[in-house]
Amino acid sequence: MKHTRLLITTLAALSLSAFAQDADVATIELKPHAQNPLGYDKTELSVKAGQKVKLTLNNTGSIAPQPHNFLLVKPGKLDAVGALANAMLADPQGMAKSYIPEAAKPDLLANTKLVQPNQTETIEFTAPAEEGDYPYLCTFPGHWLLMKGVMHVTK
Ligand SMILES: [Cu+2]
Repeated sequence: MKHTRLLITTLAALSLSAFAQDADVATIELKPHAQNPLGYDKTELSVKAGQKVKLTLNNTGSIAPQPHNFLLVKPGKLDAVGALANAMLADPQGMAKSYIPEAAKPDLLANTKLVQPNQTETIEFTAPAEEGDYPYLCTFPGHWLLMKGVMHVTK
C-alpha cells in the first residue's frame, strides 16, 4: 500500500515536471497552405525572446505537392536571402544543398532542410534574444515571394 502511494506520487511529480518544461516551449507546426501550394498555412508566428522553439515543417495536405523548407532570417534580410535563393536555380548542387544559399548563412537563425512531399522535419532552436519581426521563407527557387511569413519575437 505504502509502495503504491509512493509510486503514484512519483509518477505525478514526473508528469508535472514534464508539463512545466513543455509550457516553456513554443510548439509550432507549419504546413503548406491547403489552397495555395506556394504559401505556408501560417504567415505570422509569435514567440517570446529567448524561448525554446520546437518547429515542425509538415509537408502534407497540399493540392500540388512539392518540396519546401523553412529558413528564419535576421530582420530586414528577407529580400536579400530570397534573391540568393532564386539564383540557386542555376546551381546543379542546389537540391543537395536544400536550396540554402551559402552567402545567406550569416543571416540565418534557424532552418530545416528541404522537406519532400509527405515528409516532416522538426527542428529545435532558441528564439532570438532581441525583440523584433523576423522573416521566414521557403528558399526552393521561386517560392519565397509567396511562401513567407513573420515571426514576432516579443518580451
Ligand atoms: Cu516552398
